[in-house]
Amino acid sequence: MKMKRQAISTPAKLLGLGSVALLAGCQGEKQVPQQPNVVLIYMDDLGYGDMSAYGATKIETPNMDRLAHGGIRFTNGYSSSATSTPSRYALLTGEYPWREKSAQILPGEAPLIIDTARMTLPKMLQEKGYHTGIVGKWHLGLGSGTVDWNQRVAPGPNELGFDYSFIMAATQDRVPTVYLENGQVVGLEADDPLFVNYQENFEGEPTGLDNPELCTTMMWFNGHNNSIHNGIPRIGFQKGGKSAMWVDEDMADDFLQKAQDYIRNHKEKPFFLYYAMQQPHVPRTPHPRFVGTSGMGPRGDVIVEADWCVGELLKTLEEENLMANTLIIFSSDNGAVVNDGYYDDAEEKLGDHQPSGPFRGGKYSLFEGGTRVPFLVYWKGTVEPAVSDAVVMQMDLFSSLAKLVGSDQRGPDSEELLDAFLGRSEKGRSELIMEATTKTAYRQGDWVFIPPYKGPAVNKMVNIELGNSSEPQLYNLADDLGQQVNLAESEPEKLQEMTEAYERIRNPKQ
Ligand code: NG6
Ligand code: CA
Repeated sequence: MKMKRQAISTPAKLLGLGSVALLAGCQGEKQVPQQPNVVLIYMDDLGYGDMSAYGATKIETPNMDRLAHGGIRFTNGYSSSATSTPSRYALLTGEYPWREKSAQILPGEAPLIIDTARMTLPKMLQEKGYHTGIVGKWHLGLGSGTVDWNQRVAPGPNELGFDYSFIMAATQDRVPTVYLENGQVVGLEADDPLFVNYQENFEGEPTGLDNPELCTTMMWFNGHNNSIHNGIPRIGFQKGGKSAMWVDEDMADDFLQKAQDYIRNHKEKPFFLYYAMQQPHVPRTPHPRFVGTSGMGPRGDVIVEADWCVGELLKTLEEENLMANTLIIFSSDNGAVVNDGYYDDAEEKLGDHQPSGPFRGGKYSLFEGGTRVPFLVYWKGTVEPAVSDAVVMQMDLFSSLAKLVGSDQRGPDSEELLDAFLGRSEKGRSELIMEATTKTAYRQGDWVFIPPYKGPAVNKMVNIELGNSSEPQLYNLADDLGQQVNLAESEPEKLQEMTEAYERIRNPKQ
C-alpha cells in the first residue's frame, strides 16, 4: 500500500521510531533523525578557493576538508551578500537583505537591526525545544539607541532567540575590542568604564592617524586609523575598559573554548550552536603557534588556525559521542579579500594562490567571487558523502532546518531545500538575487544578469572588480564560470527575459 505524504510521520511513530521521520518522496532512503543538534560553523571572508577541498593547492585545510569529503560539498553554495551584516541578516531571518536598508556593514555602536518581535532561525529552533547558543562574531547591531557599554547591552542575540551568547559586537577591526557574554562586557571593572564613539575621538587618546609609532603589531593601509588596541589601529574610537580588552592573538582560542564549553554543557537536549569565527577577516592575528605555518603570511596562517579550530570542535563532538546526532553546516559570510585595509603581507605572500577559486571578483563584488562560498553539510551516518551542484543559499537554511525539526515556520525568502541540503536531491533554487553593498544581481539557471550600475569597476584599495558597468552584463556560467564574456549584446532575448525576471523580484508592481 502506498502511504500518503501527510501520513508518513504517523506510521514512523507506530513503528516505534520515536523522533524519526521519513523524508517524503524518498522511500528506501535512510530515516532522518528529526531533532539532531545543529552546529553552524560560519567563517568570515573565507573564499571559495581558500580550502584544499575546493582546489587550493598552496594551503592545507585537512579538518575543513574532512567535512567536505565526509559530507556534501556544494559547488553552487551562496552567502546572501558579498559582505557580513547583510549575509548574517539573511541567515537569521530568512529574508533577502536588500529588503532591509539598514542591513549594511554596521559600526560597532549600531543598534540592533532585527526587530525582536520577529521570527528568527534560533527562535524557530527554541520553539522546537532546542537550546541555542552563539559564539563569535555578531555584527547585527546591539541595543536600541545609544549603548551604555557599562550596563547590560540589550536587545541583542539573547533577545533574538539565543539562550546563550558570547560575542564580539561587530568585527575584529572595529571598536569596542571586548567580548560580551549574554549582554555583559566580559571583564569590565567599575572604576574603568568603557566608552565608544564613531564620530569623534576622546580627548588625549592616541589614534592610528596621529600616532603611527603605536601601531606596533600592524599598520593601517586604508581606513582603520582610529583607536589603537594591542598595537593595532581600528575603526572607531574607544576609551577605558582596559581590563576587558581582548587579546587578538587569543581570539581563536577564546571562541573555540566557549564553543566547546557550550557543547559540553548542553549535550543533554538538542542544541543549536552558531560558531561564527573571525578568520580570515582583518586584522589577521594568528596565535604565535600558527605564525609562519602557511608560508603565506598572516592571512594564510589564520586559515590554518581556523582549520585547527574546526578540528578541535569536531574532536569535542566525538569525545561527547555526539557525531551521529549532529548536523554540521560550514560556510562563509562572503567571498575572499586579500588586502582589506592593513599592511599584513597578504598581497606580497599570495603567490599563485587564488582565494576566489575560479570566480571573478571577491568580497564586495557582484561577480560570483562575492557570494559563491564554501558550503558544506556533514552528518555522520545520515548524509552520504557527495558533491552537489544544487544552487543553495545560506538564507535557505531557515526554512530547510524548520522542515527538518518539524516546524511550520518559514522565512519570507527562504526556500525549503532540505532534500538538497541532505543530498537527497540535486534540485536547488532555480533563481536567486545576490547583493553587494546595496547593489543586486540575478542568477537564473546558469545565467547571471548584472544591471548597469554607476561606480568604479574596480575598488583599487582592495583590488577587487565590483561588477559596476554602464552596460548591462549577461553571463552564462555553464561555459563561462569566470564571467569573462558578456553576452548582453549577442543574446538580446535572453537579456530581456533576465531583466524582466529580475525586476519582477526586485521591483514588483504593487
Ligand atoms: C570595510 C573595512 C574592511 C572590513 C569591512 C567589513 C575599511 C577601509 N574597510 O569598511 O576592513 O572591516 O568593512 O567586513 O574600513 S565584513 O566582512 O564585516 O563585511
Ligand atoms: Ca565577512
